Amino acid sequence: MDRKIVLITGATSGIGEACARKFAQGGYDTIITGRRGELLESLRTELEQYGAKVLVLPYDVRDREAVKAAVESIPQEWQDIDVLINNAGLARGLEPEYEGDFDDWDQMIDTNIKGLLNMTRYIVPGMISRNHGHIINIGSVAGDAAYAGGNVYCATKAAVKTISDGLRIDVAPSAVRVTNLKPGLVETNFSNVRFHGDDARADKVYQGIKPLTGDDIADVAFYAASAPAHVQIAEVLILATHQGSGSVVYREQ
Ligand code: NDP
Ligand code: 8X3
Repeated sequence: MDRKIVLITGATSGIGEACARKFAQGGYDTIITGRRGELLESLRTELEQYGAKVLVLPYDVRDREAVKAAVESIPQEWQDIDVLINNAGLARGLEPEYEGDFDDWDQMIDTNIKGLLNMTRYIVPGMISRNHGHIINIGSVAGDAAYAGGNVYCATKAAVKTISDGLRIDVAPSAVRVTNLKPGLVETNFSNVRFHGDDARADKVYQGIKPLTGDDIADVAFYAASAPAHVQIAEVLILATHQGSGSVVYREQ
């Protein structure tokens, strides 16, 4: 079997970590990235147990020079990346837009939009020159319509949709594929990060509903990557069964 390589941003937690596990179990050698190098090292140990080769690259996707240096440091035998999963991202705060925190806005825009673009700019040219590759961007139901307090986060995920659509058009002459996955409520560290470590508030987000897990999203990412070469899964909206939209959730009392 041909060697397959996936690069996943934000593999230290949640959806990215689940994708790393799924792709490693599915026969991919795995490049795992994120800011917390110690978590990447423990994930490496687990992934190697599935028989995967693992390359750990700790860096911040917001730091364009660090992204460039990390990509340039990839050894020759790892450079033919088949799948790039642009997953690193976060929400910060749930305040009304007119009361939003400037630092929170910067962090979301710099990570979810500019970080994703940094990765795309440095990895996709190799895919184009090999005429082979797949970019899976983690968007969100939040990008389909704003919800109360979602304002800037929702805007970043709307941007991920437009950036995915634009890239899909630009790579259409090649065999490169682009997928935008749009999850709804997934129980990860997402809400702890959004609420700046307020775990009690984070837990309430998932009360009264069985939320999705990172594994559920990893399954869809793996399915998209495994589709026949002529099939491009362009966009998928994945909701928990009792979630109707970004702002409608039925909760058992
Ligand atoms: P987690 O908080 O569990 O994971 C987020 C990951 O992103 C971590 O691995 C973190 O790694 C990484 N990350 C954050 N900032 C940076 C940065 N500047 N540079 C590099 N890596 C970074 O949340 P999720 O798994 O839920 O989130 C993953 C993606 O899924 C995000 O894009 C999110 O918007 C999206 N999403 C989440 C949903 C949910 O309900 N959970 C629903 C829809 C979309 P580290 O801290 O080590 O850098
Ligand atoms: C994460 C899902 O609905 O909390 O993008 O914004 S939501």
